[in-house]
Amino acid sequence: MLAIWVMGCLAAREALRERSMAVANRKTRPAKSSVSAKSARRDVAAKPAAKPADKHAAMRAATPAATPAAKGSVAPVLAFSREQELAAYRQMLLIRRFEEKAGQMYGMGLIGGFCHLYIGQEAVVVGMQMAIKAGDQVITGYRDHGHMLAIGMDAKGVLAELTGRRGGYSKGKGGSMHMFSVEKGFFGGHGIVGAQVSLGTGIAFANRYRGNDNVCLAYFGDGAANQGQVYESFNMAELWKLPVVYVIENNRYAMGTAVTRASAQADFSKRGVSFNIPGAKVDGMDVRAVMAAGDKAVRWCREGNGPYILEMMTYRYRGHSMSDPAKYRSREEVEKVRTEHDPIEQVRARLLARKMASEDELRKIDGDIRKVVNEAAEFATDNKEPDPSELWTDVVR
Ligand SMILES: Cc1ncc(C[n+]2csc(CCOP(=O)(O)OP(=O)(O)O)c2C)c(N)n1
Ligand SMILES: [Mg+2]
Repeated sequence: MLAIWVMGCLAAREALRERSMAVANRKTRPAKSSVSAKSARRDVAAKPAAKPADKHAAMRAATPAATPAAKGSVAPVLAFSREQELAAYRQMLLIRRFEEKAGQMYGMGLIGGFCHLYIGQEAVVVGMQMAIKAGDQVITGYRDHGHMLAIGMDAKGVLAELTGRRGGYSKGKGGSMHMFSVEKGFFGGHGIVGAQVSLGTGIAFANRYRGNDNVCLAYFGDGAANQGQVYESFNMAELWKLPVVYVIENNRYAMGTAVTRASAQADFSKRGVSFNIPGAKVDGMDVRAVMAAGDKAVRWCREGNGPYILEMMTYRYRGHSMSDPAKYRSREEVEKVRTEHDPIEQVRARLLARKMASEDELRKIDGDIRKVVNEAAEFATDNKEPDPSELWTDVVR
């Protein structure tokens, strides 16, 4: 009972906080980008540090990107094979369609509580997933549906958790922010901003302690990157050479606050400098750049060199959560990213331009994915709610 009451209070406090942030931001002008498009330099490819002296060369060369696209990117972009392009296209489209469906179902009142959509950021998880192997682990915050789908968790189980049904990954008792799969190596789903960074560092510690070669990917946002526990984790991770890639998803806003209003150092790839952790800034809208950077970082960790930081320059198209009207940015800003940098459209255009796939083939993929998502939605609607007696199970006392 007490646990439920505490959770209720936390949720109410967060909702209040969200509302007051939205109001506060309505009163302020949207902050300007810290670097003009003109001054953003083309950066050189980052080299994995062989000698400590070279370790931060790539970071020194990097400047914050004026847009989430390639301007501040230091990670090389490798050409994908037809199979890789198609696999990336399929996975990103699955996440996009799933999130659109979740948005619709939320609007229909089928999903309650908090729901943070990942639309626009798909290339980050899909590219990183292409860089890891079975046994590696993933942990993230509350914007977690894409991470679960990318790691291979079932769309039905994820959507049924969102609608609070017994077939959901947490038996309908966790909701959007609290899902796990030991089988797939997914460790949540955390509503406390920054908590996943320390927990992910702990998972990496367990890998080292057990002597396996697994690597943990700990995802967190630009807002979470200003949390104190992040730096305690960085210190321990480098000190003990823990195999963890810190993937900072810089989508330019933390709730309604622009990065430049909240961060004294807005180049997050440099956040590891004082801990000797190498870092790279990556075009998080280009799945090829993400995979190339991910591959380098994961290899660095697997070889026992300690942690690595990847700053993914990305963008969320929807509000912070379903209750956010996103008044702190202009419609034009969102539209510009959508039309010029959309991660899925980029792959689609390449596939067609290089004649790697025909319109018909892509239409078939789109149809297959719609079917998967529609079936998941049906399951999440028809599946039963948990029995009231379930209130007393799975509770840590
Ligand atoms: C410890 C803690 N502080 C504050 C909050 C409220 N809160 C929820 S999300 C959020 C913003 C985080 O933004 P960011 O890390 O950039 O992630 P994004 O939502 O952009 O993916 C805040 C402040 C919280 N959930 N936990
Ligand atoms: Mg953010």
